[in-house]
Amino acid sequence: MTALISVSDKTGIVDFARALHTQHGVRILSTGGTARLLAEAGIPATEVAEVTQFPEMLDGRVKTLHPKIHGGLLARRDQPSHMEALKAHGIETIDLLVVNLYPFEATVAKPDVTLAEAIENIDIGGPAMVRSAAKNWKDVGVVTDASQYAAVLAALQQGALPTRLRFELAVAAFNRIAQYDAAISNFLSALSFDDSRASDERYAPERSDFPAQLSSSFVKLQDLRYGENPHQQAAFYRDLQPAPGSLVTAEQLQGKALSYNNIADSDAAWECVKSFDVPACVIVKHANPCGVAIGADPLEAYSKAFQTDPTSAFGGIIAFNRPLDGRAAQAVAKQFVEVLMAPDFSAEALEVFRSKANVRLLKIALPPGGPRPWDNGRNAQEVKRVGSGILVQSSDNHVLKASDLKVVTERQPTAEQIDDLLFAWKVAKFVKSNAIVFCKNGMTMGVGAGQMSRLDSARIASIKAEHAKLSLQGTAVASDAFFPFRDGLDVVVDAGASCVIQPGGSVRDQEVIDAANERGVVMVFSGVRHFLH
Ligand code: 93A
Repeated sequence: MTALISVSDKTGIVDFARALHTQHGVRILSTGGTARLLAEAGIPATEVAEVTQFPEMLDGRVKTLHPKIHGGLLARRDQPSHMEALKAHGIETIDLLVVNLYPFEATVAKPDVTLAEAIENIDIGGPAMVRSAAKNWKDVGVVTDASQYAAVLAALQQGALPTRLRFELAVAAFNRIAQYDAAISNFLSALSFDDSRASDERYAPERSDFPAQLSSSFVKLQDLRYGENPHQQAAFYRDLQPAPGSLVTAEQLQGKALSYNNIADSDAAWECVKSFDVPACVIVKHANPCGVAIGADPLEAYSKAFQTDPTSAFGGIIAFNRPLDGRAAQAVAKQFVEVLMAPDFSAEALEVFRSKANVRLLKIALPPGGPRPWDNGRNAQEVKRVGSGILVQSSDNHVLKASDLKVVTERQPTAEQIDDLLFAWKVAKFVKSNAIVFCKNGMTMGVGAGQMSRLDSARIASIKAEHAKLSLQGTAVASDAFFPFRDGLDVVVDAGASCVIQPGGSVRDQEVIDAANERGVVMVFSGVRHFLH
């Protein structure tokens, strides 16, 4: 058996090559840098240049692009004419290809990368060999990532690589090539041409975050039983490189398979709960939070969140940003819950749900470093399908600090009011527009979501508080966008609000400020808007 090893990322390659050679008697062919490393480790390897009888040339741009290599990879072993051709040209078969590519993605991720550097890191020979081997998967195994070494060695231990593994490796190889080519195409498409620069720098990375062409690929996680409605088909895909702490990294510990709506709602709940750095609980129904609260522990946070709107919480998605303990689990188990999410579940919490086999438990690690203002663990860009096109935008990562608040009324906020206003603002960001959110003491008291009129959202929020028998006296209110007229403000003040946060920026700001002064309430401007559709 012959293996060709040519890797840029040399992680684990010495041990892998040693095992191939000593345990399985594999003959190793290799390119310059890889061959040198193997030689230093005392592993015999024949240089590709020796096989091709052609030196590596053009600074390594041409190393393996040779019929002696590609013939050995592409020949069908069951095709007599192929094998005769190999014989006629003195070409030997290659049975295992181990290649990882020039680090193009890592190179262009550097802030000061030049076009010349990026171009030099476009691998040509590597992908060509990977494609040859993957095309000929029935006869050749293709390894494109260090994470596959163990499985290959384990299979060789049993004899040869099984057909199924070779096929899976080939699929992974084509996925890797698609991802690599997408990275090249995205980088180059985003460069802008500047005539005023010196010729070498004309395409310097004065680039937009949004390339002229968008090539992107996703990996299927699972087929779903149906989509938003039972007559729609659906599947769930993840980014090739998911952001740490995002929903796709979840591990399902128990329960029925997640539905399309479960996944959408779980994402809304998880994104909201992980934006808090103190223990918090978020209950979501139909993509909107219907209860959000912070507390000393998960139990307190849940009890407060549930009180906001017990009717809507029925059959909701519940997310915690702290491990779920037995006490909180017992409280949650009293209600009908579809999905329960937390960074971890104690043994007692798991015990509580053991008898409720339908409840889906999702364990997701929080993003390392906690809620990070610059990305909140989200992928940098969001995509929305519109007809035959897509809209792409950077995600809404804005985090408001107390020092950003601009008090616009005669009345100044108290320290508690500032806490409530910031809490309400944080929640409003995750409520569909038009959003009006009443809060007090670290809990939502009334949520008005998804209305075409801000006034109706305000009315609905106070009706909901009434249904939940909560008093809105002395509450803080967040409005995700400015009040176009004073009427919205009057509705929330009539309901009992004593302070209001809104972006400001309306032509009638003064009318609304005057109204706040007249009603004797505090109003602060955030200077930012949080539309969410
Ligand atoms: O410059 S290339 O596009 N031309 C080639 O013929 C070629 N063959 C292998 N790059 C080529 N490779 C790549 O070299 C492999 O994909 C691998 O990433 C790298 C390993 O080089 P070395 O063994 O010299 O470190």
